[in-house]
Amino acid sequence: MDADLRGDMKPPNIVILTGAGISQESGLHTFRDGDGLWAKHRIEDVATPEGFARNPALVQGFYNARRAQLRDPAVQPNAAHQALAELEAHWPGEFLLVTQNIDNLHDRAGSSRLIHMHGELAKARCLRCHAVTVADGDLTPESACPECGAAGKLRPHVVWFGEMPLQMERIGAALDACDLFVSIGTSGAVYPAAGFVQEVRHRADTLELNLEPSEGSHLFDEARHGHATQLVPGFVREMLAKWG
Ligand code: BV8
Repeated sequence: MDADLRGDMKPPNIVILTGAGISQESGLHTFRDGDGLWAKHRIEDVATPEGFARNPALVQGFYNARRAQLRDPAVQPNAAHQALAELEAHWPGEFLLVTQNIDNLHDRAGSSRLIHMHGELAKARCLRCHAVTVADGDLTPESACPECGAAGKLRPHVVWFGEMPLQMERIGAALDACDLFVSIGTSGAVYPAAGFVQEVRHRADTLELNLEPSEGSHLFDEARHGHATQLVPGFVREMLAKWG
């Protein structure tokens, strides 16, 4: 993976996609690893609109437990989150970080050119007035919307299966302009995120940084396997040494 080969003098426009694997070393569960969230909960029960309509208390409880874990002082951004924030701060070209994660570890590490395409754990959305508000405590089926006051109309501001991910137009524009696409800590199991590499691979350099080969690993120019807290700082040092 070497942008110089194309004789480019300008720094590549970078799009980075992250998944649950980047937060694993901060102590947050992934989805599909052995001890993952989907080993304990059925997707259709806790990560679909139908599951929420069927049993809102169960779904609110699932996200309340994850929100509580995020408030644990032991859960902090790790070296991989911090390295990406440093890359953004010093990158001379275009940069966008798209995360599938609903935790706030990229935000707390200082990333700002950041899109949470699957929503955010610490926010709620009102089904009555559609306001998105801060939800750092527990939500119950009786919780009232801070904006319009409607009770029992709050849901997690999270994208469930069958729902449209957020800011897809902005993501599409960044992918159209990107010269380097880097996928970090994701199994490549969920679309449309898993399809991004396919969209760009004919004209951009593509790199996977993951604990093990993802489902789409064969689609990348290069794949490096190991822990994110090792791979990502090394990748950022390499990029800033060449272009910073
Ligand atoms: C949509 C909710 C359309 C928030 C999530 C058939 C074919 C293609 C698509 C579909 C299909 N059937 C249905 C679909 C669509 C569906 C889909 O893709 N289904 C899959 C199962 C086939 N997708 C959707 O429904 C999406 N919406 O398509 O809308 C549409 C179009 C127009 C109009 C309306 C609608 C919505 C998908 C979003 C679902 N919500 N989460 C939450 O609860 O968190 S998905 C959930 O899983 C995550 O958000 C994440 O995005 C996704 C993938 O998980 P990963 O982040 O990759 O985590 P995972 O555990 O899988 O992997 C972790 C990786 O890290 C592993 O590889 C591991 O090796 C690695 N790792 C672990 N530790 C480390 C590490 N790496 C480095 N270091 C470490 N330390």
